[in-house]
Amino acid sequence: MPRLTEFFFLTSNDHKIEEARAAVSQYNIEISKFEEFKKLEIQHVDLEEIANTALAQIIQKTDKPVFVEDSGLFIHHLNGFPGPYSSYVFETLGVEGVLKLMEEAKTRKAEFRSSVAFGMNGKWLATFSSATEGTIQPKSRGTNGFGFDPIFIPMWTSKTFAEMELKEKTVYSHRAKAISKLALWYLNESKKNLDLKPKETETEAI
Ligand code: ITT
Repeated sequence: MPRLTEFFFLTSNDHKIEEARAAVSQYNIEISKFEEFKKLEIQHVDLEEIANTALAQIIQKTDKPVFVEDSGLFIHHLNGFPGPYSSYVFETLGVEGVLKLMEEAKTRKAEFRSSVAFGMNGKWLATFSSATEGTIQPKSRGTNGFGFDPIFIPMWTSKTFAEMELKEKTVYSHRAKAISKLALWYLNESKKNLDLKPKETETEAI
């Protein structure tokens, strides 16, 4: 039985850690919160650019297999706002402020997007992105999760993310999809390329 591979996730958001763990639980990959450094968060319209820039800074300081994730809610009626500014908008306008901006909306379509950048042994290795389409509800529903979860219903369901248990959110989540892409890519690549075996951790090739 191969030992677990350990990935370090640099984030200040513990909900993201829980979601990442749920997303990779079937792949024999363990997610640890990377506490050693602070994440650099640049302002940019492109989530991949934000994630890649944060990763570039961190891989200079560690050889561990590390990743960062940047995400946002893109609302059609608001031309993609708050998008890459979601964290700031959540802290300032909040969920109710965003619902106010939606009062006259002809379309309630929106999508969550996620970009994950991964590196190891001082090198950038890969970036993956995913999106989950859905709609913005007129009222908040549910208490689970974080951020805009109470107002977002992913396509093909009738529950908001905040009404779902973690396992159910993981089926639909933009973040779970992007992190699963990373896990599958890693498992495939690490069979071919022994350099992908972490130097600092006691893991075996899978
Ligand atoms: P780190 O940067 O430290 O990882 P963060 O919460 O600040 O944590 P982001 O910069 O990626 O993360 O900000 C994304 C924001 O978008 C987040 O604060 C939420 O308001 C919103 N968001 C992203 N994914 C979400 C999700 O799955 N559910 C609810 N809101 C989400």
